[in-house]
Amino acid sequence: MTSESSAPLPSLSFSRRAVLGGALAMTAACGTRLGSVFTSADTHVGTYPTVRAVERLGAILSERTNGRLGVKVYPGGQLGNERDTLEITTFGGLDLNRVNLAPLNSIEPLTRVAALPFLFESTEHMRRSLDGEIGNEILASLEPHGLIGLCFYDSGSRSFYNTRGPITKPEDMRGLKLRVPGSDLYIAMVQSLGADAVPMPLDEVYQSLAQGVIDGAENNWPSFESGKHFEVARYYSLTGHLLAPEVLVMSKITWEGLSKDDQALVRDAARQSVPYMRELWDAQVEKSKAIVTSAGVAVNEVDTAPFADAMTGMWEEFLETSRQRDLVERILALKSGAR
Ligand code: GTR
Repeated sequence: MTSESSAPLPSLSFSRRAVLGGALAMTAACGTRLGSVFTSADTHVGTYPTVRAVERLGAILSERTNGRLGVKVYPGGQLGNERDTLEITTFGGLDLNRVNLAPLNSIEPLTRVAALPFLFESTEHMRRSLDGEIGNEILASLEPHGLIGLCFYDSGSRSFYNTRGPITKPEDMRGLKLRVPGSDLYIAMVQSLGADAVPMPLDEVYQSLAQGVIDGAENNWPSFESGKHFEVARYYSLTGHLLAPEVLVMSKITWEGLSKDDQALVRDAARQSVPYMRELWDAQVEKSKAIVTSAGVAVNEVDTAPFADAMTGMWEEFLETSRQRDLVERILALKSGAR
């Protein structure tokens, strides 16, 4: 928590971020927090649905405590990439953090379950699975790692985009250099299609596409659009291979400094921010689609069956425990045809 400064931080170099992280952490560790505004990081721009949802959570907290609690979100990756900010969060330098599941995959194996390609058949299936007990179990698995999982947010479905040409079959991906987030699972996923996986933080993707360091990447409509990747990668092929959600976490150090009542308030405000986020998300997807298509990007539908065949072969490799397999079975049992 910090004192109430609403001035946005300037964009930071890596070393300045590290210093900032250290300073924030020392403030937390020394117990010298001056106010009651939770700091939160997000890699996306200020108008992105995840940023606005966490701001809504702050507004709910503020309203319910007469301004005693609130949230200040630092958007646009100002505080660093997701891997770095997660580390800062675990040692209490940040109170909240909205990240994708990808950087958590190497920290907690249960998070890999919801990041398996072609696991969810639809957004409804993903929501149905994660809104209940299954989602709660995955969120709770973060606690031993110093993180309190508060809620999942939508992240739509991820598809491949590139600078070379439309992808219609896995063979089209052979030899393409494709950026992935830093997660073994994502690396394996892209390699299973015969492409070269290049792990890299999100904020380096635009430049790397423009300079030809990579040929493409994969992401949802809003990230493809808001990161301006579509200006360089002119082919978007709707493989829809992943519906892995976003997750909002609180530092366990911050959490343990809260009263039981405030913990309950934070959980409830997070829960309430989810339907708000989904509303924003659905609208943002449509807006981003319109921007990308009117900019002349070639968008093609894909027969996903051969992609699913190639990509689900790697599930076994990442399902090492009976707990993971149990969650997968329960998720599959919630498919519309299975009920
Ligand atoms: C976005 C997600 C970000 C980040 C990004 C990425 O869809 O919202 O949190 O994980 O993808 O590919 O790095």
